[in-house]
Amino acid sequence: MAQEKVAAHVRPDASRVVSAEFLAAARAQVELPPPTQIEIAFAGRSNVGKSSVLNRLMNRRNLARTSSTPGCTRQINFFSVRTAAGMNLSLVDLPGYGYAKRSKDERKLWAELIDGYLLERPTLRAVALLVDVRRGLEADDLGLIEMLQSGGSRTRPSVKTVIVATKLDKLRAGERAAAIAKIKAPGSTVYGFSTELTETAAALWSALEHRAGFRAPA
Ligand SMILES: Nc1nc2c(ncn2[C@@H]2O[C@H](COP(=O)(O)OP(=O)(O)O)[C@@H](O)[C@H]2O)c(=O)[nH]1
Ligand SMILES: [Mg+2]
Repeated sequence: MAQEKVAAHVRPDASRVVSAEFLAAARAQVELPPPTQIEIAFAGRSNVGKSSVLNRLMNRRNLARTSSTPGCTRQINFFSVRTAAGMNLSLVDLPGYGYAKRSKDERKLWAELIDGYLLERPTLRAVALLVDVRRGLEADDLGLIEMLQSGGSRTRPSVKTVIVATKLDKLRAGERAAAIAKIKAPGSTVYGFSTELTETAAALWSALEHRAGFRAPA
């Protein structure tokens, strides 16, 4: 599996997160913190495992709260992390989309906030788009990829997309590689992830650092 090949080149010590802290929450554009360091945003449907991935990457049990209640994160949360190599960046937890119970007005406000952030944020370099490995890419996900790829900006470098196929442990070991290979998005690499498979975090972190411009390709 390609992912194992990447993992073999990872120097876990340099990437290791030595500190992570909650930086800010924004429910509206005006509440976004000043764009002072490189950002990697995490997007995907509610309940896909965003908070779990963030906690794992930050080596923290519950800094980004996890919940089995879909849609309970209705704000953009910013976390500031520092790695052993001295790299500072922000990981950004976007509210989950596809939450049907929201009112029309609420959905409109949400879309304005998220689209505005993704298309205009000068420090945004990479987006990790999470999809459940058992469901693959759905209409909302494809819409987001298309928006990111068409939303060119003269004021910042292009935003790279990494697809994260989550909850890999829900499939039998022998089914995982084929399920990941089935998830195809133009211009994006797919990484399998599970909170139960610790080696998947190092490979994902390495890929994100590379896409965000911090690391040479492995
Ligand atoms: N089995 C398994 N469950 C997971 C995994 N990642 C997340 N979950 C569970 O899925 C639910 C939603 O996770 P959460 O991180 O809150 O998703 P979010 O809504 O996208 O932030 C929680 O009950 C998690 O414990 C995983 O890799 N494996
Ligand atoms: Mg969450």
